[in-house]
Amino acid sequence: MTQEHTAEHWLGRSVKRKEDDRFLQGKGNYVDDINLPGMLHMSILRSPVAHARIISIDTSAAEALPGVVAVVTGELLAQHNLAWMPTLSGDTQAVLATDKVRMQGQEVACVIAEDPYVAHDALELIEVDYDPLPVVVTPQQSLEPGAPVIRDDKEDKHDNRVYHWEAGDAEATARAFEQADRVVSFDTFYPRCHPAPMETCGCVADVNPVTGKATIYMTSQAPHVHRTVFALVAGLPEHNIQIISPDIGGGFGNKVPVYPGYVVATAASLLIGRPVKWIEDRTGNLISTGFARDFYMKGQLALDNDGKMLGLRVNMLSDQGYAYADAQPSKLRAGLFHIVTGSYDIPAAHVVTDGAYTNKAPGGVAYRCSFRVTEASFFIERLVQTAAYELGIDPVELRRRNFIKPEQFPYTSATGFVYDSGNYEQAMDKALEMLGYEDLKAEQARAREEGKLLGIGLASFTEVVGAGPSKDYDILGLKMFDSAELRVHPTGKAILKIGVQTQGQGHETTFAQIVANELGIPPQDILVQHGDTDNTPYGLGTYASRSTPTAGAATAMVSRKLREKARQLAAHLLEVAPEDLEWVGDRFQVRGAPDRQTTIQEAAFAAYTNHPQGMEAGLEGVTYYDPPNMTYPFGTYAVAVEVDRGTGQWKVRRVVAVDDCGVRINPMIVEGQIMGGLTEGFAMAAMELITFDELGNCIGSNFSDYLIPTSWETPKFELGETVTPSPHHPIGAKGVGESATVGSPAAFVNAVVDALAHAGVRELEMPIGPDKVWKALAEAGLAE
Ligand code: MCN
Ligand code: CUM
Repeated sequence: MTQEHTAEHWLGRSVKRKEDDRFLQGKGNYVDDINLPGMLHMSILRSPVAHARIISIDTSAAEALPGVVAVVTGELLAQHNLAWMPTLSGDTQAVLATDKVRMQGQEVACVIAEDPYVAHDALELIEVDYDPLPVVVTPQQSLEPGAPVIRDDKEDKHDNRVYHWEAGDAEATARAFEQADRVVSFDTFYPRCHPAPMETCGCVADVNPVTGKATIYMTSQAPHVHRTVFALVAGLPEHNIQIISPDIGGGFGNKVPVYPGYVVATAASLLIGRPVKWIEDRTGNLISTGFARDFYMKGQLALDNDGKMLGLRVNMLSDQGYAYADAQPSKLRAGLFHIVTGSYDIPAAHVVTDGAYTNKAPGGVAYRCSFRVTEASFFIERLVQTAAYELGIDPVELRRRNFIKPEQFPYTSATGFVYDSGNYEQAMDKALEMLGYEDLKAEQARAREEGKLLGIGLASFTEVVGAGPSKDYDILGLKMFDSAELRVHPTGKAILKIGVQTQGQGHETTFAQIVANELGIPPQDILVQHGDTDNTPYGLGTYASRSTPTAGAATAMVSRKLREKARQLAAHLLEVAPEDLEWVGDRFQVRGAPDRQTTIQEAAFAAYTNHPQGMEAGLEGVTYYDPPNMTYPFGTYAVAVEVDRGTGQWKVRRVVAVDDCGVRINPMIVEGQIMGGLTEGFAMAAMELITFDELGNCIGSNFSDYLIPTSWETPKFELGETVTPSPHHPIGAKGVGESATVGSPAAFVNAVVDALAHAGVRELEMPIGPDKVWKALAEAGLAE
């Protein structure tokens, strides 16, 4: 008698995170944990002013301080052609200022010393004579005629415009607006915020004076890209640069760009011949590295009297800071803002986007977003709620009438994206059911009669993640694909090397699960390696929730390649034809004689000990995967809040989050991602703000000014799920790592606005502190 064999399932299983063994025991290995013999320490002098000509820099007193080894200035770097570096959008950014400083916090000089405290103390001894210039702090000021030209370092630049870009069909949109019964306008600002990862940026650069090899331990979300940038900037041969990104204490987009500190530390190590460590302090991180948002958006929605959406027009203006440093694909210069039609079947759309330089830190891509999807999603979800009020249709009903229907997929949006799959109504219905929407609406009506303010806000977001199809997506011309290399050892244990780089997302666990699912090797037998350019195949890094859609797909594909070789090996061992074998999850069985079988481990052993003549030994392979399309995760977030009429305080009562990211590899990790993202969405709605005074002083340069939520403020989250697999991903997964940060801010804001909407309130700008609510209450006659 033969027994039916069932292999263990590894997808959809909440395998505990392998990496947590070391994290929970305080045995993680962060950049600051790296200490090399003879290592020096670097500290950065930053500009106190936002815009000024540099008259002189006197470093003599600093150089004379015992323990100081060198002081590096822009002038010194200029001699090596290193004063400026390219950004990931093909612009330039100063490494150390030479002619001018263009933002507060800009890097002006670096001290290299035997001791980190000496390096820090020496900064105060550097004398810089600044001649102040007029400061530009908003993109509106920046584009005004006669505004000071910020990037006058570029010969051909005579204004502050970074780009002007249009997408969609202007004429078709104009026609839609002519035919519309109703036009609803909405105007909003998504303020600057900062990802503020737990670990700030830093590096240890070690250039070997004998071989010239540069080994750079670095907080990098994209080590291979950074190596290529280093090779191009410094003219170093690429095989002589090794970037190692060890454990990273959070990235959230902040560690995508190349920062001046990395470049100076590497140049200093090269010149001095000793390793140099640079670890950024918190203020340095908050005032100078990758900001997010700072986006002004206005637009109109054309509808008919039944609430059917006919056309969408959007104008957006982006504050890029003094350098254009997003990591934008060169074909989509407004980034993925083009997804602004969201989950709705809007036949015509036209998007006009402008970017402007200001005297502020560069940024843009960062903070758990895909290249401006966050802003687009926020805008359309806020606009839809406004339209619902103006038309007197329930926001749920208005969404329902306009969702792209399941049978419309693959769906081509008015701005040209092909959505792979979706079922928006199902996700919304699930969220409404979990929330108890109808009961809550009834309670809201009763509460209003009693003079209490209860608000219900929804967001039915759609994201576009997983860049990319290389035909459309690149960074600095590097086509976007990703990779996985898998080696199965003779004993059936394996090592997987991937081109992406975890910052806390749990790849060491989930990627092992993908291999386990394809080959039946249990995850604990698979070591996942990443973040070391000498030891992993080329990849574009982890951001934009691209790891699962790209390197995750590559991992499945390379596993399948190895499975085919294992089939040949099993056929040889069992003396049957390969076609006679059936794969049952972790072994091959002979069709019709299932007792005759070869496990994956036996096949692996044979690959080194008993492979047929003529077959190459070993069981290993590499796959570079270029996805045919992006993946389109989606969901509905529903928030209920209570607003206090006496103080303007608002309190979250419920947060229901229904996410659809297709097949979930590890539900526990996915839920962790969503809860983290919801916390950030709540934070943006309620408290996180980087702003500037008229002199360009950054307000939000420390954690008493820049508020991030603790577990005390963070509401409780109730999670739900629907499953709409991606049709083109090998295991049907879509990215999820940033969905909740993208989708939820609009739900929180919609809820607070909704509490006041019956009195005509339509907009409250983030972050919504009690002061803003109080003012709106007073103006609406609701204050108590
Ligand atoms: N996953 C899964 N099933 C799916 C989709 C994803 O099990 N259907 C798992 C993945 O295998 C992975 C995690 O969820 O372990 C996130 O996967 P994915 O959506 O592919 O996103 P990335 O791994 O590319 O992570 C990037 C994303 C981004 S852009 C930011 S920003 C962010 C985020 O992840 N930064 C983070 N989550 C973070 N989490 C932590 N702890 N730290 C950060 O810096
Ligand atoms: Cu834009 S934050 Mo994440 O994509 O690293």
